[in-house]
Amino acid sequence: PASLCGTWDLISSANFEGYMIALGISPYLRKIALKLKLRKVIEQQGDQLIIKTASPFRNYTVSFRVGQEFGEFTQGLDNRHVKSLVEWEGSKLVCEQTGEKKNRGWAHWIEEDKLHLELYCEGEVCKQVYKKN
Ligand code: RET
Repeated sequence: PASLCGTWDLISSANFEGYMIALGISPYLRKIALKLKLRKVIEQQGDQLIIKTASPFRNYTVSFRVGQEFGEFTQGLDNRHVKSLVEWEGSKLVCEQTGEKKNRGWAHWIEEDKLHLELYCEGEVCKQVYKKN
């Protein structure tokens, strides 16, 4: 599949609010998060992928090996511990985050030179699109 690596800037976001509500993020933090100019920096080091979600307010970084379950602490987000497993499903990089919240995870993929991201939690789906910086 097309490489996800690079620096990507948010150009559209739908239902980020619904996703954050499903995670139990406070109204105060949701208001801040909705206004952020988010950037994704995706790097590959050997068989490790590093995905950094960057903003002037807060950064969130996760690194993992595809196909290998890992413990993830969603620090600064909803501060939960989940078991995450990332796998390629066709051209989509898909993560399942098992824990207190049902149906939680995300998918990243490239379509027409854009990075597409779906974030989901308990039936809420947030759809974001990023363009290459
Ligand atoms: C911010 C700001 C504080 C509040 C929330 C945030 C959301 C971050 C998200 C990150 C997703 C990261 C993924 C990484 C994949 O490897 C921006 C930190 C709620 C939703 C999918």
